[in-house]
Amino acid sequence: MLKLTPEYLLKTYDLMLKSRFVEERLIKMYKQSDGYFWIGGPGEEAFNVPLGLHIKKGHGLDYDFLHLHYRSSAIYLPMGIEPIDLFRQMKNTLTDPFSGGRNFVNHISKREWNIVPITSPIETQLATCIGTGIAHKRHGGTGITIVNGGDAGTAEGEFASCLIWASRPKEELPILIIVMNNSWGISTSCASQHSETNISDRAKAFGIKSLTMNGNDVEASTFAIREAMMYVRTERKPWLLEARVSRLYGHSSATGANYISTEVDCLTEFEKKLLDDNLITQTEINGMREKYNTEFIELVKKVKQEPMPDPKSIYDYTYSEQKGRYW
Ligand SMILES: Cc1ncc(C[n+]2csc(CCOP(=O)(O)OP(=O)(O)O)c2C)c(N)n1
Repeated sequence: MLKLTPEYLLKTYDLMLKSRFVEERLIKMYKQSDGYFWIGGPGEEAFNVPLGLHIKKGHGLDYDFLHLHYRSSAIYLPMGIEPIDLFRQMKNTLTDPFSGGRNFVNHISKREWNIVPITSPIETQLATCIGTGIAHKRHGGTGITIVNGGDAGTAEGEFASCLIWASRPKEELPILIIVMNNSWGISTSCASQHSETNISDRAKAFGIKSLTMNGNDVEASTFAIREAMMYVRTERKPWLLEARVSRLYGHSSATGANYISTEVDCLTEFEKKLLDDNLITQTEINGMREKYNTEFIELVKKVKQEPMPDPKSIYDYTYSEQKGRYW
């Protein structure tokens, strides 16, 4: 029996479905040669949608700052990022608002909502988040810094730097540090690299509060996010949250981007619970699936008519305001 309100649960389901259909459309675009590379977050929706719904969205230090990795679509789609803009980045059109058609898909940024540019080098966000963590600490209020990354990424030095900076005595930072543990770093298994039971256990050495939980479960995710966020917002100290999730389509297009049926699928698991509790019918589910499928096919058709960037602009913005070749 589900415990949260039907309104919240159905809204979460709708956004999980929407996020999944965006990612599956992006994979289809890649496979139909409407893009060069796919990486994204199918399998992380049960954790990421609740997270996206709990963000204090806005510009400046009264609001949350987000330092995300490339599997975070189910965080920013619920915040209001438009699916068509992800299709644009996939197709590398000039109209892509995040990079003018120059970056990989799911590498977004949005200054108005404090979403810092997503990078391909893993874990660099664990270093840059220290900066907004310090700024949030000095500013006060309830805005916090939120950073996420993968399990393999925690082997990088930036992860250790983040734990140290976030927990300096009397200088603790209001940072919610999230590890999305999908058990893999491309083709290297987490089990072959980590002798600690939970990655979150590493927080204990720094006196940082921590929790490892089932990120494939909407309610477990919601309760964990609410508790951790409340603590970081009010105590102005860090929390390390490790969510165990699935990697449903492999690492990226580099590993084929095919559905892996042996992984737990959080969307179908949640559907079963909603059906059992009579909160939704199979006919309604089918209707929602059909709606998103049709809608996204139409959006991709539109994107395919849009202009591509001028080859002359290839070097623009390699550095900040730079236009043209740098050397
Ligand atoms: C600094 C750096 N080293 C290596 C890579 C190549 N690389 C890309 S993704 C990845 C695995 C990341 O695994 P994990 O942190 O668990 O995140 P996941 O992709 O599984 O979500 C690696 C090694 C990279 N992008 N950046």
